Amino acid sequence: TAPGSRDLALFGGRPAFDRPLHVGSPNIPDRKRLFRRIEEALDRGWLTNNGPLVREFEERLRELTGAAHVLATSSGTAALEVLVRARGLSGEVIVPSFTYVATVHALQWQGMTPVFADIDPDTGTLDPGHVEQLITPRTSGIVGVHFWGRPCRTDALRRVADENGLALLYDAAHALGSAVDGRPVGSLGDGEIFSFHATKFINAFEGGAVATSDPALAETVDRMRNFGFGPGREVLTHGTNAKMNEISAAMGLTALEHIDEIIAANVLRFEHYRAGLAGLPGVRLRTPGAGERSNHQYVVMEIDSAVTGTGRDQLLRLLHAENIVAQKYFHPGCHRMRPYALRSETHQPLPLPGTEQLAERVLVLPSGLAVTPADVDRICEVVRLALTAGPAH
Ligand code: T4K
Repeated sequence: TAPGSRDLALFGGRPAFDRPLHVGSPNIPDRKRLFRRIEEALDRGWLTNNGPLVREFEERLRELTGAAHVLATSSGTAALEVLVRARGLSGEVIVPSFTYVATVHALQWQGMTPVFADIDPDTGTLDPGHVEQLITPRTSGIVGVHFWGRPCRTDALRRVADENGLALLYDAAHALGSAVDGRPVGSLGDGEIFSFHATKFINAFEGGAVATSDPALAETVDRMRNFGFGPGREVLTHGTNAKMNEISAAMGLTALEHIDEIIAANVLRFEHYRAGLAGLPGVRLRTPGAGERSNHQYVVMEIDSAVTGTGRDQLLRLLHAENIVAQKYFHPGCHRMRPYALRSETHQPLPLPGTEQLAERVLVLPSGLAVTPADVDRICEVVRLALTAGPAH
C-alpha cells in the first residue's frame, strides 16, 4: 500500500533514521593529518598565543578572502566584540533582527545599542532602504549579516554607510568561501568576522576570525584580542583574551585543506534536495542570487503554510520524530527575544514585516559530510509524506 500518515514516526511508524541527522554535524575530513598537527604542537610545547598553526591558519584565510589581514580568535562572537570595539563603534549600531542572537549580543555586550533593521525577505539580508531610515545622530555603524552564506547587498550598504559617515562591518559567520561578482566575502566590509564553531562547515572546535584590509584596524584588533599588548609587552589599549589556540588552528587548517571538496559535497546535497523537493506545492528551496557564489552550508527550505496546510512548526515536530533534526534558523527575530523586546532603547520605531514573515517560514535541513546524498533523498521522501499525509490531511 502507498505510504500514509501511519508510517510517520510521530503517529507510531518507525523513524526514518536510526541516528539523528543534524544540521551542524562537524565536518572532520582528515583525522590523521589533524592528529599529526596536534602531536607536532604538543612536541613544540607551544599551545597558544600566536603559535605557528594559528599563523598558518590566518595566512590560508588571507588567501581565501583577499583581505590583507586576518586575525584568528577564540570564537566568532569574540571576533565581533573585538572588531566593533576596535573600530570605535558606540551609541547606536544598525543590525538585522533576523540573525543568530550572537550578532546582537556582541554589540550589546560592548555597551552599544542594537537598532533592528528589516531584511529583504527575498535574500534574507539587510534592506538598505530600511537601514537608511533608521540612521540618527547617534548611529556609528552598520553590521550586516551574510545570512546563510548569502552576501549582503554590499554596494547599496556601502553607499548608505559612506554618505552618512558610518562604519560598515559584516558578520560573515555563515559565509566563508562565498562571493559576489567575484569579490570574496571577507573583503566587502571595513571589517568582517567568521565563525569556526563546530557546527560550521569549516570548524576549529570553537573559533573565529576578523578579516580586514585596514592596517590600523588590524593592529588594534591584534592588540585587543591579546590584553592590549603592543610591542615589548607594553599595554597600549584595553583588551581581552580572544586568542585562538593551536589545537583549534590544527582543526581549522586541516578542514581548510578540504574546503573545495566540502563545498562540492554541500552542492551535491543541495542538488539532491532540489530534485527531491521539486514540484512540492508551498515549498521553496533558497538558491543563490545572480553573480553570487555560495558555500551551500545551509540548505534552507521555506514553507508557505497557506499552501501546504501544515505549519512549519508542525513539520519540524514530524521531522524530529524521524531523527531529522532540522532547525528553525532563525526564529524568533532578536527583537522578540526577552532582553531586547523589553528594552526601551531598542524600541522598534518601524515594524519588521520581512523578518516576521521569514522567521515563521524557514527550516534548515541536515547537510554536510555526515549526511549522505541517499540520506537526503530519504529526507525528501519524508518531507513529501509529512506534507501530503501529515496532520493537515
Ligand atoms: N553570527 C552568526 C550569524 C552565527 O550564526 C553565529 C553562530 C555567530 C555569529 C557566533 O559564532 P560563534 O561565537 O558561535 O563562533 C549553533 C552554533 O553553536 C553557533 O555557532 C552557530 N552560529 C549557530 C548557527 O548554530 P545552536 O544554538 O543552534 O547550537 P546547538 O548546540 O543547538 O547545535 C545545533 C545542531 O548542531 C544540533 O542539531 C546539534 C548539532 N551539533 C552541535 C555541536 C556543538 C553537532 O552535531 N555537533 C556538535 O559538536 O547554535
